[in-house]
Amino acid sequence: MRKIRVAAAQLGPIQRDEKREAVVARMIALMDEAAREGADLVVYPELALTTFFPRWYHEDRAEADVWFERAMPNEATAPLFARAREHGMGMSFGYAELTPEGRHFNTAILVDKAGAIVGTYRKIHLPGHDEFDPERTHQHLEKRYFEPGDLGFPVWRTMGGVFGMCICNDRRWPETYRVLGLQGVEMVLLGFNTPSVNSQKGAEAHDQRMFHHRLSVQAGAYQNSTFVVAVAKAGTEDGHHLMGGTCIVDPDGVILGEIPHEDDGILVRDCDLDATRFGKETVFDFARHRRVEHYGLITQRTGAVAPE
Ligand code: CDV
Repeated sequence: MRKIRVAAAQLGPIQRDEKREAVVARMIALMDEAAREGADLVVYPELALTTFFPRWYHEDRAEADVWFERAMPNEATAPLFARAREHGMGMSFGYAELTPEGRHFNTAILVDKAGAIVGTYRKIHLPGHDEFDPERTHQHLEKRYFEPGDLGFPVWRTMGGVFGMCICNDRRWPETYRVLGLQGVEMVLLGFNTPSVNSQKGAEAHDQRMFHHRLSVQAGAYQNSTFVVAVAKAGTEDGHHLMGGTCIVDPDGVILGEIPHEDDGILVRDCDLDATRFGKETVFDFARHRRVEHYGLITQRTGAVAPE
């Protein structure tokens, strides 16, 4: 038994003018609650420190730099790191990263129980568009403000297990989980901001959005025999609604628990990382059952090409 008690720390909405310090105070309150419940690890959403700014169009790209962090930790987040160290708790959260070379990424970090950043992941599957689109009900300008991640999908051995990260839209792509699975991942940490309306499909039902979310994380967990901790930023930000759906999924693809509301809150579950062994050694024993000689197209071709 290799038990890790994980807290999925959902954030309710963050308004456009809400300061990072106020958000960090909310994150610390959730961390304290997780500590009272004995959590080893707390996981926060994608772009946890600000509103989901890719919905706002800045004609001058540089103006959007106000949403980015030039260092991590920094003045605003130092108290979060300090509190995590005090509790001896690992953590993961997402933020917009501006590197010293001037590159922009949608990033998540993994911090160990001693407060050291042991893992960095930069979002690879960036959804949306890069120019203002008057046809959409709302903008989703991730392709304008970020470049695709350049670090691949690494895993890290820490806190007694093998951990990987991905961010929001990455969860819809089987390649994400499989690349992590091929490195023996036992727990995938995943933050998201998912608008409850599809900007190009009119009123796609909220239930359908939630169905696709659950389908993606449950399939990724089952097919790679890994836990998945999926954490939302939810609720209405400046008139734009983000769905909830924070959940923890086990290596059989079963949802162990889900947060039923759209406010700040935690979901705590004990996860036995040894429970990932059965699937990895039977149905999804990759070494015995995968047939890579037939998978070439996956890396040779990007878009689908149907026969004439
Ligand atoms: N932040 C995201 O990546 N959101 C996407 C939306 C645009 C579909 C998602 O996959 O949830």
